[in-house]
Amino acid sequence: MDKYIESVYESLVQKDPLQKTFHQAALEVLETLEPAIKKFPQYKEHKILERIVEPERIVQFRVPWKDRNGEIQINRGYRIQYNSAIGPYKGGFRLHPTVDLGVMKFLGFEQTLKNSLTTLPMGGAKGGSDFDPKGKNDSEVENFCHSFIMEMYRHIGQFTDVPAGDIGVGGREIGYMYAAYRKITNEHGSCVLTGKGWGWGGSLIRPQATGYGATYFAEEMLKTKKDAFKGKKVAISGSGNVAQYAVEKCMQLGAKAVTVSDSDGTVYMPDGMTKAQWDYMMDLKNVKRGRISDLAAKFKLEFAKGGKPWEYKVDIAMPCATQNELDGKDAQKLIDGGVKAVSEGANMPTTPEGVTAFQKAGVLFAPGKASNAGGVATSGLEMAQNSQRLFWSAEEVDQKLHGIMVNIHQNAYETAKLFGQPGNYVLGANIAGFLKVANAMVAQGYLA
Ligand code: NDP
Ligand code: 2IT
Repeated sequence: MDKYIESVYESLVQKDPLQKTFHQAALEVLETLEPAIKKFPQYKEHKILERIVEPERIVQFRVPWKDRNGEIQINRGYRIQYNSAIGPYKGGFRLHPTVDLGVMKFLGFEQTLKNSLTTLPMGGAKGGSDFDPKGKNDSEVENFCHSFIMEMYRHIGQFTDVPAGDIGVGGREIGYMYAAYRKITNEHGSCVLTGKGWGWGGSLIRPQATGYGATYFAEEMLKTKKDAFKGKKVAISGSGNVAQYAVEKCMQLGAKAVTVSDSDGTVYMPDGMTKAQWDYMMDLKNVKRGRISDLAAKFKLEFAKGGKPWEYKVDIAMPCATQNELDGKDAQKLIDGGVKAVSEGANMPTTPEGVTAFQKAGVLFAPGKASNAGGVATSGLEMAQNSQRLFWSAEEVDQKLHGIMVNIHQNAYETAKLFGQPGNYVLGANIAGFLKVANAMVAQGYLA
């Protein structure tokens, strides 16, 4: 690695030695930026690398709430406002027990480059809490969301910072948070959160957008090899928002979604998920909030307890659950099974060893910041509709989403070629996302 880039990386590790997931995300980006730093010396002169790895602002706070027994519980809340050079801070809230400062920083850093790739004017942020929604009833989740927004409201706003969902935050949670925001501020600040419901400021297709977008991106990669989804077997991990709509789009494109999973294990469907099974999963996960093993039990399907979706012979893999869920060994199994393309629906689901294995084997590999950008891009379209006080049809939003994904693919593909590594979507996406943010920071001077 270039000495300058290495020194930036070493310094961030030294400052926060425990933030391992953040180190991983930062290194994955920094090591691919070398050709851009060499070509454009102004970035080094303006200390852009030192600046982009450091968040503009970190907010951490106490979230007290009462459980069903009236007992007081305390969680930690966060908002990392990473970079606002190209637009207001934008990015989701995650509610999961593994949330800590390092995880929030990794996600905020990724979000900054991802949002730049969408072509829309959005800076990068992430937030959330170590609150675990599993096993909590609706009232407990509602109490938590109200308490969370009681502090968060002062840090967000349509021109400041616009949060949305992520793991553990979907339509239900955004509804509770939006109510708290309205009551505290006495404003229908409809641009302040995205992922709202239809009829109160939400955009059609926002729920579908991340899963659809990751599938559109995979379709574009396949096209470069004159290939298509029809008849392909696809391994999908997770069974939450992103996975659900990746499955649906695969079915629409004539492919077979052969797995879904959750943290308990994997359901295998050799002939592909059927519409009846998908409908059952949607109710199970979004209404009953049950476990994916119920799907296997109901339809007499194979359930691998503790197993991952990467055990099976497939053409395409779409990791849509969480970070580091697909490691070097998993990648090797997929390669041995003949996998042709990997499109990340989750953020950083593939470990560095996994990424290297795919790239060495010539597998088309799309990094999450490019392939899962359809979610935040459609959040941007929700903001545009809110600002206009208008609503667009599902067809119109889907068409715009599709156009954005085609554009991100083209940009990552062309940038990789331009910087001497054709086919390297990781390098292409990192450099393309970086250049826009870096140029904005140079133009705005040292304060940016
Ligand atoms: P959901 O909460 O809807 O679903 C998450 C799914 O992943 C569940 O099936 C969950 O299983 C599984 N999962 C979560 N954590 C773990 C873990 N530690 N080990 C194994 N399985 C796990 O979240 P989303 O679908 O919204 O998010 C999935 C991924 O996509 C995340 O990486 C997120 O950052 C990313 N993403 C989301 C976007 C969005 O618009 N929602 C946009 C772009 C990226 P279980 O229920 O057992 O925990
Ligand atoms: O990781 C992501 O891009 C998201 N969770 C979506 C963020 C958003 O603001 O829609």
